Amino acid sequence: MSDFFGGISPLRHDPEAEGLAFRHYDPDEMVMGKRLEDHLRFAVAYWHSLAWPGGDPFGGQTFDRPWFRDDMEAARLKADVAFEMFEILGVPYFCWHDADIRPEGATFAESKRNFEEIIGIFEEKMESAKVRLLWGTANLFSHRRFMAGAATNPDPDVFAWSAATVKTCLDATHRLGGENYVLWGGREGYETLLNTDMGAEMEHAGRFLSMVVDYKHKIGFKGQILIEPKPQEPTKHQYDYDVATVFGFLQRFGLEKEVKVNIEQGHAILAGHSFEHELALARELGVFGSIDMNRNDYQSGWDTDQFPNNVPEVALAYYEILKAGGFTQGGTNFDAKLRRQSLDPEDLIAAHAGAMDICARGLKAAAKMLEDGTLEELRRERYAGWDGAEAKGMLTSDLATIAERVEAGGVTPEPRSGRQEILENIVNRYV
Ligand code: XUL
Ligand code: CO
Repeated sequence: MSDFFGGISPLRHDPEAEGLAFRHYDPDEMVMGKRLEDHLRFAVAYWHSLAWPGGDPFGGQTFDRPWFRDDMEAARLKADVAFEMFEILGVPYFCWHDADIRPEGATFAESKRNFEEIIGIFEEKMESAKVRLLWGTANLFSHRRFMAGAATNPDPDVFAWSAATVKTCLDATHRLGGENYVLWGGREGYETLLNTDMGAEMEHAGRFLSMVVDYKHKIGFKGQILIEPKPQEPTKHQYDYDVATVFGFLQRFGLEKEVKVNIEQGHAILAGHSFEHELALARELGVFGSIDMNRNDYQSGWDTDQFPNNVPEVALAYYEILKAGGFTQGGTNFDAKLRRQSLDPEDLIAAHAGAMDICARGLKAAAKMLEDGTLEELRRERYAGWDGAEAKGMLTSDLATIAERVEAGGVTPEPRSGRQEILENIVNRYV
């Protein structure tokens, strides 16, 4: 025991509790025939909760954690605290980057040894802990070797280093029984066209991803491979801008049946979309995989990665997820960090507990909206004209035949209300 959390006991569901507890999240509550825990599949993100020092562009570390040192002893302590945190929260999953869990070594081989030692510690802890691995990923964006990209780097040695790193991380994810493997292309993009061969970079990114998919099959990894779209930051122009862009990229390389998307709330906002738009589009394209749950500040215009606290927004997101059939191997990963003044260990627990409650409220509201059926019925009504044989027939017809029918006077378009306010009022009954 590290005692970092000073004896905070595992959180319970207690709507009347004064202190730390879940007021809305009861893992065993049945919603649409499934336990809430199995719907939401919460995960803690190692990087924000355990490795992030509290910096911003104007100042460095604000958090004072006993494991903030670059050695293996500190990495072991961090792992102990991580598992204590998972137990307090009762979360079923966690996620990591290689760089979150181990100190960088002087060589690739040393970094790998450090990493695999910690993976061994996780494996041992997971024998008795409830927590499972939602996904692993490689940090191919923090170290200066990746400043011009990983798979898209002009230097083939960086491509090679990145390939070896992903292999190591995919092996470790497989070893821990991870349910997904994520690739976020942090620096896969460009700052200026003056020094960039966009064609070559995209080709290399496509080959890289194909190799990841081939390797997954070679080792028998049954998890989903997920791309996480983001429009910019840190790179100005990003090749995986949003769900639509990623889908086009996957199709181009014949990977649209192999790779799905991990959609993040804040990234959707940065792309000028809503979270629910990205989720609905992924569902319609058949590539919905998992979510990174957080929120951005609507004034600041950058990726603030705050914990979610807006029930109506979260409800609309889970509405789309439930319509997709819910998570299969994916889950709700809190890719969210404390504000830099939230120094106390208790803040870390409270942030997650509050976010889990917000998600529980959102999911329960979404389930009620679906079960009630009014929204879906009104949407169906709006398209009911397409139920007729003549309308359906148009889709297999041709322009000239359709024009004949219109010219003969058999078609009379009649504008109808889209009823947006009425629909919004219906949503408001549930949230
Ligand atoms: C960055 C981001 C990453 C990915 C994993 O904005 O979301 O943490 O989720 O690399
Ligand atoms: Co993310």
